[in-house]
Amino acid sequence: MLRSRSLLLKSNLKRRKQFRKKVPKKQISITKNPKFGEQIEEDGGEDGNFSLKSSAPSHSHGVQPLGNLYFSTSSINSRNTGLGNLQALTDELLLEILGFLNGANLGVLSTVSKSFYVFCSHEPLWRNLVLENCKGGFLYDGTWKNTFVSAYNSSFDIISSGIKVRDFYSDYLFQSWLCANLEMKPEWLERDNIVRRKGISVEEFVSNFEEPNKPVLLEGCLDIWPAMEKWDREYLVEVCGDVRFSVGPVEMKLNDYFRYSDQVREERPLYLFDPKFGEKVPQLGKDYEVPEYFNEDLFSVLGNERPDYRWIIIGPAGSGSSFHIDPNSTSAWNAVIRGSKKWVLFPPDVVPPGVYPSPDGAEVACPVSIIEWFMNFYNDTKNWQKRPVECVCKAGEVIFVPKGWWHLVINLEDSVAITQNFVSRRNLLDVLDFLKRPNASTLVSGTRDRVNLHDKFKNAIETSLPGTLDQLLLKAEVKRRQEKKLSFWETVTDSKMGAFKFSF
Ligand SMILES: O=C(O)CCC(=O)C(=O)O
Repeated sequence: MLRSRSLLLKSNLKRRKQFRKKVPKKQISITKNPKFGEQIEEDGGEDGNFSLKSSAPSHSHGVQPLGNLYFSTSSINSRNTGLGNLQALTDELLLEILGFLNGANLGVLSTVSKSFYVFCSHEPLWRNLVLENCKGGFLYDGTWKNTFVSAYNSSFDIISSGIKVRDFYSDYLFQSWLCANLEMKPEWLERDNIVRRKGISVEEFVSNFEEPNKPVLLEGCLDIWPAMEKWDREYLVEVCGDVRFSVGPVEMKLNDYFRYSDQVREERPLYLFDPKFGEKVPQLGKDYEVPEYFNEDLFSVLGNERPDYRWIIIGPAGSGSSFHIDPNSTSAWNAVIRGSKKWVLFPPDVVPPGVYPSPDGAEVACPVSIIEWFMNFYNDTKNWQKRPVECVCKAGEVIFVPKGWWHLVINLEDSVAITQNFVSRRNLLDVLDFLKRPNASTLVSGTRDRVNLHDKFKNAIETSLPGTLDQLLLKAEVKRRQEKKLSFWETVTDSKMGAFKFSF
């Protein structure tokens, strides 16, 4: 798994750079619709209208996209007039500079002009301040700015509705608000082309899905999980309300996380993603069991030195995991216990649109948020020859994510899930290969000893399962020959070598 640190997904495998695609220069207006709440209308946009969540406020400071400036009668952008010489800076750079200020200075600067007020109220600045200063010990109070102020200056009275500023045009700030308040469009959820299976045997699963490395959605295999009955909000609060779980870069009590996730409306909600939940709350580990398809778990030969492999995942609608490939060439399963998740998966040889991995695979550049990817890139996939595999995975369903597949996930409602990454005989050679890459110290994840993991794992496999590696190497070589349809000459020369050229 790869994620930015702030989202804390399964690994630090890939550092993430984020970018915003420019909002097209066309007029966008926000109108009230009594049935659907507010709607964003794009002038001539091919995507039609976007609907805002019914709970969405109008932009807290009246910020409009830059394209609207070309339709305004005054042609004044108060963004610029209120910034003085700093108007030459891009919004991103300005926000980056403001990110160096502490809360008090940010508050003072916001009184300089309306423009500074808008920039200094940018919620992600206050979110960073809260997370840096309070770690996980904050009580979310409607907005990040309020949360910071109530933590440090509870005597301050904040005008929480925000001041509206006329004629302020900024794509960056508008997009940030838009992405926090957009409803998923029905057409983003329509395509459901994953293969679904119920009650198949383990052999069928291996030969039809795991061996050929294809995703599948498995129905009915969680029916016996106590978690399916038990894991409602009340139960979780009762058994672990005061336990601290990993949430982005901090550890938060579950009770405090729920207080946050119940109120939050932001572009990239904090996600609870904890690899130690079984140790922290043994009862949670007892409430589920690994579906039989995934029983082979070769990393277990490493005992306590195995990399992180299982996570509890809790998040509100809109939270999720942006595009990544799972760590260490492992495959994974993800079981939804409450809520539902939209999945988009691309095979290993297809990099999703809008996603730019670095050549060594250590970094990924991708849109700032999942919703931004849907707004700006989802449509591109319609014309692709290799269209993604997609589905909505509902409570009681499990998705198998084969090694190397890119995937993006967004929660459509408040969700609780368990996911595990695993090594079986089907991906053992790939995992060993991955762990041996020259840049293993940056690529390998979920463990402290990244550089030596390869040797430790290989030795442990040879001790626990003697002969397994040789068998797999032989099988892989036979398959390689069949696939390449090696010429007679190649066969002869290879056979003269008398051995395979693999080395791990
Ligand atoms: O957000 C989720 O449930 C998906 C997590 C995920 O992509 C993963 O565990 O690899």
